[in-house]
Amino acid sequence: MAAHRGGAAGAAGAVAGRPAAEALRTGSTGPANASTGAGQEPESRYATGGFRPVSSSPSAAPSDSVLVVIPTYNEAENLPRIVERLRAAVPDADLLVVDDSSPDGTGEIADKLAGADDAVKVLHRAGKEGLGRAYIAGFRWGLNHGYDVLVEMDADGSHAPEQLPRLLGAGRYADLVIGSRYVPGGGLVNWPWQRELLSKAANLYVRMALGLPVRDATAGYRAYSAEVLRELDLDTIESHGYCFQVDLTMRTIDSGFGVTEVPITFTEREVGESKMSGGVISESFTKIGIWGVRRRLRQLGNLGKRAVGLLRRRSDR
Ligand SMILES: Nc1nc2c(ncn2[C@@H]2O[C@H](COP(=O)(O)OP(=O)(O)O)[C@@H](O)[C@H]2O)c(=O)[nH]1
Ligand SMILES: [Mg+2]
Repeated sequence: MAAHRGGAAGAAGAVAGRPAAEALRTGSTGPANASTGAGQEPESRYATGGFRPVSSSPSAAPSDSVLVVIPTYNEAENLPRIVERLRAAVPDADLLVVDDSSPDGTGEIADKLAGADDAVKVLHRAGKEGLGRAYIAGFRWGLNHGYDVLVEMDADGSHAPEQLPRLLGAGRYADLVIGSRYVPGGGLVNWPWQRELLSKAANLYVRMALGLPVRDATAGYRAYSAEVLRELDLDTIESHGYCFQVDLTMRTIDSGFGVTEVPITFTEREVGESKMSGGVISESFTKIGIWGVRRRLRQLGNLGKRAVGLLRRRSDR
């Protein structure tokens, strides 16, 4: 993946000898809706400048090292299956299981898988601290070990490893690729209507409160370039649950990085239980509301500053 920021910072984006692509900067140009089939260029409604593919290869640049971070809590039955599917679908990627001392023995299963395959790594954490904390620990590990691309993927089979090449391919054009359920071509399989309603309402709330130009800001299937995660101050991220995804999307966009969405099919887990809870929902609701107020105040402040600057320039003439 390459950094696609405008301005001076964009120059830092050349990865592994490839020139940084210029465009795909998220801006005010409309809703995020880049529908990308495998090997196709993302149709970019983000593009604000020249659009220059950096490679004609349909997949991620071969020189990019990819780490797939898989957080687990009580996924004993699902973990071996997802690891097998991922190793078959993207053999070059390493994967890091981040287990929060699952009582069902998922951590031990992860250790066994790691013992049999060098590409599988395990991070054991002392107790359940939520999805956000697990990802941050995984990202830190990945950055410290020099990976170029860090992928978020659930352990329960909802995020099909077979669709990962499509996300990685779109990484040639953006610094954050979101596997989106709500762009054309994306979809849901077997999700209870209550969850679908909650997810769509959450995304509407995010768009209204934060004005993010993204259809699926709560999506948990994503690929980040290491540049983005190095730049975002991971220490200051407080979100524990699912608003972690919104938090990171907002920070990525606000830092001027390029974001794109590619369609994925999200399939409800067949085995094990969801960890979604009332606490997770209320954390998201409250935090997103607070961020929304702060953003609006900041925008008002910026408008005020611009108006004062304009008046000063006029009076100087
Ligand atoms: N390490 C860790 N993983 C978690 C935690 N909560 C959820 N997960 C994992 O995050 C992924 C998504 O969680 P899931 O319960 O399926 O959420 P849902 O798909 O929104 O219902 C799964 O792989 C879970 O095992 C946590 O507190 N710690
Ligand atoms: Mg799930």
